[in-house]
Amino acid sequence: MAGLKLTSSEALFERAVQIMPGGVNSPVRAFKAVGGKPVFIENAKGQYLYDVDGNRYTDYIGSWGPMILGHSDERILEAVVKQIQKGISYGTSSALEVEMAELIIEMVPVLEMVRMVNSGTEAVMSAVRAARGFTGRDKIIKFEGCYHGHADTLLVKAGSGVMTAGVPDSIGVPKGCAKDTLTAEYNNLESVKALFAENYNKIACVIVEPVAANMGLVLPEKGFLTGLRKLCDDNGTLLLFDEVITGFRLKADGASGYYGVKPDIVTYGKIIGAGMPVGAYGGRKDVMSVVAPLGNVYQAGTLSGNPIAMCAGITQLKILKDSPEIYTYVDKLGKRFRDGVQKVFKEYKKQVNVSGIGSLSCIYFTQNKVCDYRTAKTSDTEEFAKYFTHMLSKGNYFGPSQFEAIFISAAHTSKDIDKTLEDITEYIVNSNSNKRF
Ligand code: HOZ
Repeated sequence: MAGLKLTSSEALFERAVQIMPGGVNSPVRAFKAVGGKPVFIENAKGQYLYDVDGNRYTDYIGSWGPMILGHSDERILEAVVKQIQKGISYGTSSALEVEMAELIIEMVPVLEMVRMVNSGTEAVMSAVRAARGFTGRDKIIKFEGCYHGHADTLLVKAGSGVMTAGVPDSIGVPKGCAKDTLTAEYNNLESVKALFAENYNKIACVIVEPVAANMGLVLPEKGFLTGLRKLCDDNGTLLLFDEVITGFRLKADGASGYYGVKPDIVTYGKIIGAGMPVGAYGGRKDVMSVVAPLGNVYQAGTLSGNPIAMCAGITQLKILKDSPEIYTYVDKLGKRFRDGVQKVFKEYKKQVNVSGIGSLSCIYFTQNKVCDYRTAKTSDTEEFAKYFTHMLSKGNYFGPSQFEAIFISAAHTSKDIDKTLEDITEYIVNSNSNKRF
């Protein structure tokens, strides 16, 4: 409107949309699903994000998971600053890579060999190639609503931003790339069995988020993961756990440790680099031995094992390994949040479905039990948008989509959670009185 001064975030967004698709470098950041304009972050410390207009937000995304210790942890900053003096990128081997591999393998017993890459997308893309190379089979099974990054093969009925945008599949993915990707229903072993029966001896791997954290947050029902393990064993198929979200977050040994199910390959993302652009895939030695130069599955990268990223990651992982009380603490806060949300919505007779495990949560605006993609989609996304807008205005930064998870870090306090619960209460009171947001 003429005469109205733009905030610094608004001014930045006006510039950004001219020269970046949608004004962002990752779709969900554009706030398309929730309306309004994105805020631009200037810095982050502990549990808080600070925007360019000087507003402070309690951060419930934690860079989509990796900031489990909170932002700008002094121990990580100090290690990184020291390492930077020694060079930013070598493009050749360093001791840090060996230290990182040894550390991950020590922390996650199902891993025997690992390869570092630069993102979760790259990790999954490479792991699927290794699974295909190892088995000599082309087809893979994924689950509707699970998100495994944006590689062509995996952008089929994907969760996260794809689900937020309401497009089942991305255009630009050649049919040939997606034809070997079969989709089953999460928490439905029968749907997996049917695909195995129709594709006898053709399935290289079943890839699954052991806790589906990209269609909100859907927990595996009892027997689902063990059932997948058995089906894979019966069919000579590899089981691939995508632990980009759950790795080192549910527990130091991730979902495989939490549920006691042993996958053949595991993929990780940014948490391995304490938020730096890092990913990794690893697993059984015989499977990983197909990766070049040991085997003939080609995969490479100049930035893989980057010394700064390794140094940040090693520092964070060591803290997590040596301080199991961190998990007890964040899990307790996660429970406090979920119990509080349930209590206030119940008190004001508003039906929501709150899901969660440890420090991960999701509030679905639906009366239905959410167990898969179809039921997650029953959530009222318009109501979510109103809720999101109110919460942001009160200084709470949640993912700007119904289909992203809520993350709590070790820097959060019960006071933060209680303040957020007060803001939720205010949202409910206002929405009950039909107040416009
Ligand atoms: N959709 C991504 C998380 N599941 C968000 C990536 C980002 O915008 O940083």
